[in-house]
Amino acid sequence: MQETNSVSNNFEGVLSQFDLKGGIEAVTPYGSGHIHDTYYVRNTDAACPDYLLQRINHHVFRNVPQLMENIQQVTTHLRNKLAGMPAQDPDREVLTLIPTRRHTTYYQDADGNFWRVYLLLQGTRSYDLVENAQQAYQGGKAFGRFQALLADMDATQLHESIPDFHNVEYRLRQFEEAREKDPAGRVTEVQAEIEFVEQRVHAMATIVRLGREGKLPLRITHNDTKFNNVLLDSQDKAQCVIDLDTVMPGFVAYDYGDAIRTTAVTTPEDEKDLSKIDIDLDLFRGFTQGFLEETRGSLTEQEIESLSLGITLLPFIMGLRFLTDYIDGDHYYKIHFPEHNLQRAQAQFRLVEVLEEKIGLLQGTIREIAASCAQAPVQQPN
Ligand code: ADP
Ligand code: GN1
Ligand code: MG
Repeated sequence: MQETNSVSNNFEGVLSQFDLKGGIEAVTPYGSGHIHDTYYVRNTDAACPDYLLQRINHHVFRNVPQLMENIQQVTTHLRNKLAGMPAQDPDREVLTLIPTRRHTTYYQDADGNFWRVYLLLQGTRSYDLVENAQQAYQGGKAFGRFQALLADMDATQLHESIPDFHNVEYRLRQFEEAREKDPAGRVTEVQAEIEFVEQRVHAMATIVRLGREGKLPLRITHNDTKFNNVLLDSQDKAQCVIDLDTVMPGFVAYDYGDAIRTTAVTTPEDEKDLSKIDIDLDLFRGFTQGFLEETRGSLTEQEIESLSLGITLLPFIMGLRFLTDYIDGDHYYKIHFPEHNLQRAQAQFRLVEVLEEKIGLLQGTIREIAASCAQAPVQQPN
């Protein structure tokens, strides 16, 4: 077995715990997620599938058994829904967990690491950067449909894998704590960013307030709707929503806003040249069209109105979390150079500014697309 990895993991030992078919040809680091360690497992036998191995970040997900129970519940629900629809293929469109030989969904090794294996969805691709409006539209269809398929799932079945994940008040408290402790001595260096946050504390709390007042329903949301969490097929059609670790109750504006942040913007999340950061209106329209085609029928008028709040809130929250991690000494996200979290925060805050300037136009576009989707018959996913 060929190993191209940076960590000294005993892949053979770990993989032998799982009920895999064929043999292991190579294990190679894969993807660009900020949280888990992901590996492509290539099969020696062309007739057998390749697999995706993940070492779960248990510092981020503190209760792995509950996390895996969630994924099991969500994938089972999606599978059952798709099985009842014509021309759907649950094995291609839903993640498949490969059980261990002891029939569990994960394996914990002697060092305390947690591992899981998914069936690798062959012929698919995820994109860190969106390339055209058709891809953006497909991203909207994928996350919109995901939301619609989970609308009738019993939310009490799900554990909160990371409590208060998108609760901005909680994120602000974490930020204040990091500032007070200043463990890496970086606070004096980020005064401009701190001021940026302070100016928006009130405005960014609107969704939490509307939720508390009962004006926005809690739904089951994905909560990590980055464009690279959708797999597209070889024709660039959306095939499968992945990264289900944060599926839990949330507001629909969270999923919409988090997706816009990466699907309607052509620069990377950590763009260094802030002058390049802008929203692309064709991509914005594409994503919004796809998302609303799938969800319009089930969203309330207030939820439609709340979508634009998500557009500025989500990059704000991401910038705040990157900044907090930077102040904290970089313990949460994987970083590729010392100032990486700061650069990410600055890019996200610049994006917030750009979006604030254009929010009237974006809100108008959402309303116009929502109205056209309300008139058109609800489209069946294809
Ligand atoms: P992270 O939480 O670290 O982002 P993901 O679960 O999103 O981890 O996986 C990282 C990357 O691996 C994805 O962006 C995607 O490119 C790829 N990937 C994940 N699951 C699959 C799968 N079942 N089939 C093919 N590729 C996958
Ligand atoms: C993390 O795992 P990944 O890379 O898809 C993070 C998201 C952030 C994202 C920013 C569990 O997502 O919340 O939006 O980085 N996931 C977790 O790129 O914190
Ligand atoms: Mg991911």
